[in-house]
Amino acid sequence: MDDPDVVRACNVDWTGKVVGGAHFLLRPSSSAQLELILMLANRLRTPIHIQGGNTSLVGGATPVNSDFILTTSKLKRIRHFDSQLGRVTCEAGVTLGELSEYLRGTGYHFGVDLASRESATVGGMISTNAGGIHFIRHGGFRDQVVSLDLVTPAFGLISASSKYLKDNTGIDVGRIAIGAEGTIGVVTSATLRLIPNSASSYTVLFGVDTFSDALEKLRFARQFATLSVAEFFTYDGVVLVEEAIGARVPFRSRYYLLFQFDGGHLMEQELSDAFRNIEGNVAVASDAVSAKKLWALREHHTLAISTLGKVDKYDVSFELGQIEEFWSSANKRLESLTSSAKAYIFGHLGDGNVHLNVVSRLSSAVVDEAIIGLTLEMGGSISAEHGIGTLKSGYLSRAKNDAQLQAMRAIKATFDPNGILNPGVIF
Ligand code: 2HG
Ligand code: ZN
Repeated sequence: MDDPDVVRACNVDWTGKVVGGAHFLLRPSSSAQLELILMLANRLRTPIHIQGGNTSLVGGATPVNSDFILTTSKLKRIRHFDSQLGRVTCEAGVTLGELSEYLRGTGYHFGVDLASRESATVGGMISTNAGGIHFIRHGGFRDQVVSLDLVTPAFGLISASSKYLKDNTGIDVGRIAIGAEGTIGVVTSATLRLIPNSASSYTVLFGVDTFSDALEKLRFARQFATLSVAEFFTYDGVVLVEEAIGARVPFRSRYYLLFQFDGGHLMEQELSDAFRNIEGNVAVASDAVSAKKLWALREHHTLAISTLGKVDKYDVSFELGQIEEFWSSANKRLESLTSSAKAYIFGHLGDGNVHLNVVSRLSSAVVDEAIIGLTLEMGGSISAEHGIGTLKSGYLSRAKNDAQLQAMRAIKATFDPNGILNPGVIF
């Protein structure tokens, strides 16, 4: 299948920044077809780039060194739903939105949620160990996967899909693919654990003027076991969102914290009692519609910032006490380079994971060195949840020690000895 328009769209990443040069798009509609393609590609030593929903923000889905893209877009079956154990088995091309739709009315939902839910696929999110907004409560994709099927160049199909929730029979080989960004095999299907729905949800937005107040609010919210979202953004960012989607933030503050609590019927009373005495800027969503409005203020940051031009994105993890220093040092480094750069910070404060988006006319290499360099100097992680992709691969050797790099390369060589999968990604 090589319709030029479709192939062109698959060659460009979401930001428009990374452009690949593949001429052919392969769309297997079964795991057996996918196995055959990989076997042939391995025999012919032909590089192939694997693509799910093409939502990578680090160039992970873009075929920079391959003439072939293999998309999982036709692997759409939801094979099994187990209402007793609370798990679902589905193929790699099912999107998060489709999965949520399928689960509607079953009494369960999926533990990971993120803004690109309508495009991001199960296979892609497993391969990148996607995090999202509920990480603070349910963890990332690694924590949701019960078992998975993986097709590898060296061993063909490694079927690790166990019928059982508990199965300790030797090394769980399939799980090595979680977070491996498609470099050792293609995830074709997975069994995922599900979360029972809560009787009620409580969403609250706080505005504070100092970072230490923000951390204080987080500490306060964290004492409730029902906390399931602890997000963060700033006034500068939310102004852009207001313009982009015509929303209104209820009050003006320097920093905003968005919390969601999911729990039983008594939870709302407990929370409203606890929050009643808190002074300052606070907005409580009394129903699903107003909660959605508060959510939109956080969720549309990526979109709103993308309207400003070239954006360099950094997805970093720190200890909570370091984030303010990172934010001010990042601004100082940018100011020393140019007076026209503007940085925005937002993200998953509860996980110590913030997204720094830099809008500037500087080359990406210069901004990378300033911000990734700072992150490494401060001992932070250069990828909290987006992966390494092609955009951060040049920095991996500074983020990992020799033993870690050697072990990663040995795993890659074992599963993909001819290096045909996703060349340029991670390694
Ligand atoms: C989010 O948390 C995503 O909204 C995207 O991880 C972050 O655009 C970004 O930098
Ligand atoms: Zn994020």
